[in-house]
Amino acid sequence: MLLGAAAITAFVLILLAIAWRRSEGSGPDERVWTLGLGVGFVMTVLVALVGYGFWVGERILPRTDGALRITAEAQQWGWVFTQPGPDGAVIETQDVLYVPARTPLDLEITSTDVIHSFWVPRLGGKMDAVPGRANVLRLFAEAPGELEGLCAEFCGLGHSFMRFRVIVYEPGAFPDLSTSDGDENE
Ligand SMILES: [Cu+2]
Repeated sequence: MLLGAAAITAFVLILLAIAWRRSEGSGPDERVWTLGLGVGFVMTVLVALVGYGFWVGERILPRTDGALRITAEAQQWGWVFTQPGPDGAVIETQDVLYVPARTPLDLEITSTDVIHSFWVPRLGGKMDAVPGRANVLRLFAEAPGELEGLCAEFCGLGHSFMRFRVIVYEPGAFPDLSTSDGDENE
């Protein structure tokens, strides 16, 4: 965004300089400028942005392809995740989400009290956690590692501490729960 904004600012400054320097009656045809920059340039940028937006938006839509389902339940002020554990059996963890790498999964996000928002910037967009409702977010983690997540909707005094960890593991190699579990490292 910074690079894009810098490019547009530089472009506008160049246009301003041209406008200042040009003498009366000379310079390029105004109709070409109006159509080219006023319509052509703007439409090109908008179409590219909308196309990109559709592409990104489509990727986070859940599909009925039998993907792994994990539940994320928000409360003031933490997250409870219900997901497959080391031996495939379902486990519940507090503020730690285990995600197999290169495996599409649908996260069912809900809340027990007020509206929160699930956000892992490195994984994708935000999704609101609304009481009495399950919002589904499609996630796909490329490579094993540890990512940071947070609540992205102001939800009370503890909001800024409402963080969680996402541990992406190699499928079939579930991390050791005794070393990576828990939220005691505040
Ligand atoms: Cu919250």
